[in-house]
Amino acid sequence: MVLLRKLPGMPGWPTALGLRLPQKFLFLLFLSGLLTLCFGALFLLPDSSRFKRLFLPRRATASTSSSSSASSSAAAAASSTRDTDLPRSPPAAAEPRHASPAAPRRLREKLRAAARPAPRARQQVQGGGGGRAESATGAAPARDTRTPFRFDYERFRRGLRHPVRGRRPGEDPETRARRMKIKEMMKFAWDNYKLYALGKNELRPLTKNGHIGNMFGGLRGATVVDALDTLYIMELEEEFQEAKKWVEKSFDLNVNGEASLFEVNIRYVGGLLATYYLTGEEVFKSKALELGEKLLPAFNTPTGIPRGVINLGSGMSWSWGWASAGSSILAEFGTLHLEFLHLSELSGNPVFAEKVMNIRKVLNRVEKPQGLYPNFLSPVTGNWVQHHVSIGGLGDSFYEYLIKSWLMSDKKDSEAKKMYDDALEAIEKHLVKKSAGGLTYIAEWRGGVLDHKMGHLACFSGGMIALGAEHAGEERKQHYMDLAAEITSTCHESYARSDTKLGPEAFRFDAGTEAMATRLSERYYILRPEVVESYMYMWRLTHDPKYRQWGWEVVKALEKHCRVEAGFSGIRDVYTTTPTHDNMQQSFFLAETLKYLYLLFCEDDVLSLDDWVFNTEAHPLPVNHTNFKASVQQ
Ligand code: DMJ
Repeated sequence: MVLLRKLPGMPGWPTALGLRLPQKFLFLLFLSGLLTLCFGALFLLPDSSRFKRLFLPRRATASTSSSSSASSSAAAAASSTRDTDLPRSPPAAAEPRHASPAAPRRLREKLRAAARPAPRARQQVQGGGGGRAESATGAAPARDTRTPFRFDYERFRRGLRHPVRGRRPGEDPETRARRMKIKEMMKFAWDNYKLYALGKNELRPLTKNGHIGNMFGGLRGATVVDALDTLYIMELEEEFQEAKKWVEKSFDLNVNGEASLFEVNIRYVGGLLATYYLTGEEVFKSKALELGEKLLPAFNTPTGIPRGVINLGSGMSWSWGWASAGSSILAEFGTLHLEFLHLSELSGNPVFAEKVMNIRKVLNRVEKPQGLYPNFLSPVTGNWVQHHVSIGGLGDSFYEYLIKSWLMSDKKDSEAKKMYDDALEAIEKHLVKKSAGGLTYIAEWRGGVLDHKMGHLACFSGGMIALGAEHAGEERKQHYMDLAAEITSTCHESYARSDTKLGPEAFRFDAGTEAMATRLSERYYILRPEVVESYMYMWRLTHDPKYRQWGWEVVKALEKHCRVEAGFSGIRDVYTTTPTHDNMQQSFFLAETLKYLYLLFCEDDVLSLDDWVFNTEAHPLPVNHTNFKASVQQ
């Protein structure tokens, strides 16, 4: 307008139209309104529209399309919103709720709709890996909601290479007896939970009551869902039916509380998915999908990196109060991939796969200090918040899910494999150390300074490195198998050097100490699985009998120090033969510790590694051998 009025020989429009001052004012008002509307409408055009690409830079487009978060740009977010602009403690609204009140109504509706899962898609979704996720992560597919989607379970079962519970060939009586002992422990743990705490999250075995806690946002029955597949695999049929009945009749998903996205995903979604794949019972699938949809709003951040806490009722999400500068945790947002690909596989809805493939994009884009992945990332800017690196707590299962994503894709997801290979190389270069006494361990890294400590959680890495070594190429394979064996042996030392023969929460390699806790606060054992998890993988991959021997030592120690009248309990100090109990039977004891111990004394075809990958809570999810594509029922 201003420009037109000043052009020589060209009167301004209002003047040319012969308008008076108030009319001019009204005319200008109308015109500017029209322009604003036109500009707003650009946001409603599909991303592929030429007009949109012409008028809006790519970044601005991405930052408003929160649902197709595959396209949301961390860089765009960085330029538009500062980390400190968002609330860090509850209740921080999910991003669509932050849309400016001045935004056009349709735009706000679009953002709100984006927060909801997309309708069931007709197209076939290939869950399980990067290559296969392509269809789920590309441009919005043409949808036909007239045809209901049905996952072809029978076809999936036909694709398995081994019966899920094995073929039961002859075996030596000692192995069988040990396996039966572990089965008895599982029955004991379940029976007491059922008797004193059914429907609560965990059993308190000393006080003989239930514990609910605040990790699962009002969801109940964590032990039931975590135990389902273990009961099934151990052929505890009656107990499995009891657990199934509880899920059918009492498992209520309409809750309204603050949940850990990570914990709900690995325990509940993972447990339900695994049990569906093992049994084909629809109830587990439908509960998994319903719960999965409740987790989606956590991803509505400028980068698509989910926040750690979500209210399962309102969908509002926020970062943990303790997480530095409102950051999200690597081991939390990096441990969704396996489950979310299966949610897309089973629902035919690509939205779940899109969410996790976007996480990978953000991680690939951000610069890694020395090739390492720090544990804290801003969901607003997509940048690291602190340079603390650990293969134990806060980092652990992110690495696990990279190699397992590749395995679950039947070795097609080469992007995940490369990320894993590069990360492991950096870890080995900067964090792997040998103690004076010859023990190999993985230290933690704080901005370049090493903390010579290994958490119990980090002991899963022996198994992970062995699993990856199988596929590392001839010259690296033996090297990684040796590294895996050394780390597993160090973790075994942390058990062997204690009075109870159970390992502490963390052990150190400094001030003359090797593989022992030096702080009072690190001497406890809460029935954690990571060490026996590594024994199980090492046994399957080497058949060295020492791993079964070490596993049996753990069984004896559990019986001696953790078994109480009404279940199993953690202990407060592994360095005394008369430890006090913490009065908690963790649900992961049934999901993981007892399952891995049992598998250690099974033949290799029980939950064969050819067919299954275990999520980080030991729930088996199937490898996609044949692109077991979802079928469409006409
Ligand atoms: C489990 O819930 C999972 O293994 C998780 O990855 C971290 N550790 C606990 C058990 O120690």
